[in-house]
Amino acid sequence: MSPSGAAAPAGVAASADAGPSADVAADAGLPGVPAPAAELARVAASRADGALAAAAPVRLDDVVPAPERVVPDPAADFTLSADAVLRVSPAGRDVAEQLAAWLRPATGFPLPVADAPEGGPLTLTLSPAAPGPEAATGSGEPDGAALGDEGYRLDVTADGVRITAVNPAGLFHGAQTLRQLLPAPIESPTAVAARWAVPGGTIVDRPRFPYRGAMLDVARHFFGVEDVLRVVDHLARYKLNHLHLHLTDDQGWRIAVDSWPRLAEVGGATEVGGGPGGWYTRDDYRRIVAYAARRHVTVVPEIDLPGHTNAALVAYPELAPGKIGPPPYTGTEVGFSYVDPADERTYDFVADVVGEVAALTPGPWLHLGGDEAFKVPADSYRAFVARAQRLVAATGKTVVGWHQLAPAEHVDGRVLQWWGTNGDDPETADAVRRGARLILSPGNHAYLDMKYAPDTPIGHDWAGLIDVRRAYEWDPGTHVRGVPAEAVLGVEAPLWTESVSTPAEVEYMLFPRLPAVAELGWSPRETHDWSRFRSRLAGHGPRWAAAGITFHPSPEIPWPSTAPHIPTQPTPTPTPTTTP
Ligand code: TNX
Repeated sequence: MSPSGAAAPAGVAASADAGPSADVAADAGLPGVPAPAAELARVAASRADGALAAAAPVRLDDVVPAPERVVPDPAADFTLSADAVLRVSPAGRDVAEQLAAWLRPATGFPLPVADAPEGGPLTLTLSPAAPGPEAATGSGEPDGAALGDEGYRLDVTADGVRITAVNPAGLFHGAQTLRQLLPAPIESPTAVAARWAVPGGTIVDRPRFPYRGAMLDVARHFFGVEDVLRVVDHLARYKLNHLHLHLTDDQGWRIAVDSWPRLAEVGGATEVGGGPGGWYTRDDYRRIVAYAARRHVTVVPEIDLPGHTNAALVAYPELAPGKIGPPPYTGTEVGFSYVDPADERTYDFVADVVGEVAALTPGPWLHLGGDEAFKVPADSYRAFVARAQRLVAATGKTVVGWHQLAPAEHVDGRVLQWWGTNGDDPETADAVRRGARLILSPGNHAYLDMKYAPDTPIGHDWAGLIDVRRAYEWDPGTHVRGVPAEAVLGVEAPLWTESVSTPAEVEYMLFPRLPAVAELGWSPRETHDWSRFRSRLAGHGPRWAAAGITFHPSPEIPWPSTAPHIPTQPTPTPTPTTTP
């Protein structure tokens, strides 16, 4: 079995250059999985054409997620020209290089980056005294502390654009905002003749919640490194800062563990529908982590325990109750497998696995799963979780787990990921009273594996249909009864992949709902307004089309008439930038 990244069959660890027609072939004949690729409205214009170049000018308040404060100045529009230089304080150089790399292909401008914090016309300044939100309207004193770790200020005048932040993460978010303020053809991978105008005025912005994430289930269907990197780019566009990787499940074990090598070598060789699966070597995983870190995205690895472990039991029958290994599983049922909580060897396994994964992971979190262990009696489940939580804590990481962990004892800092569909959940509220914080992923709003509509060709509907409005219309601060907003760490949109098997299908389920959840995590509640959100989001259709991103052209969104451009022939998805 070859690890990920090595030549995996087309459409399985499909690299981003495998086009939709390869996807169709790969989908054909998977039991229980419709062949969706041919039916999906593929919006993947790989080349911007005249229609895109004529795209409407962007307004300063068109940004998604909505900024905290926007003060337009229509008299101060700026136009980027071929001789522009990016000037940056040294510690912000990497952000400036990324910004230049986003802008060069479509503009065709050289956009050199110079280590000099002044001089314009594009200036990125890191400053501990970056002006805070009060400064936008002229009231109050500049206050660096107010922008915090991820905030930024963006000033556009006729002479240029200045982004100011306290930290590189803030500069990065400001650079993503600037990218959105340029006309949609800026997303074209090839040069376009356009006037590169940026609307004048000031934006001062910072996030509502510190944790804003998405989850990719790489266990039900495996996705290769390049596909994951592309998802990281999607998150970063919308200021999401965590990528949760669901690395293990009944259908496959996707991360190399040196002390238990058969987990990946044997447990990684399967996936839903019978495809060959795959797994990440330590270097593959490091590459994902480093690529994400450069985009200010933290990877949260999940090792799902004690249930969802059939692949581990196939690899190591000694972990199974009764020591009899099950056959490999490639279906989509849940809740039938578990590691033996009564055997000491199980805790050696947990300690070894979480120890190795923690050592490979620079971020503070380690997700223990904990969902749907239906066959484990409540008492042994609680005792198992308490012990597993302590083993994670011993690695120095903070425990995250699905909210089924709630009844177990508290460990310092632990975070529960709530995926319920009814906000009346006394058990979770009680765990919060005992010290837990929550990540909100309500199944009936944030689950991106749910169908948009009855005719969505892939996805589930157990939590209902989730159109864009449903993804948007809830408030993380008040969603679970008895849980105060201060206990909410943030939001996460999970994408389970029982029926999602190609990168194009991943994008189809993410867009346009991912930006809706991203906005709930970032934007102040006062900006929440469905009718304004849908019109802001509409302008992103031409961007995704120009970038070759597949999306669902939801009828709720007033897409501009020149876009989405639905090609009559599927066009290949461009290879993503994979600079480490
Ligand atoms: C429930 S949400 C699960 C997953 C499935 C998902 C499908 C959760 C923690 N567990 O095992 O993939 O539903 O929507």
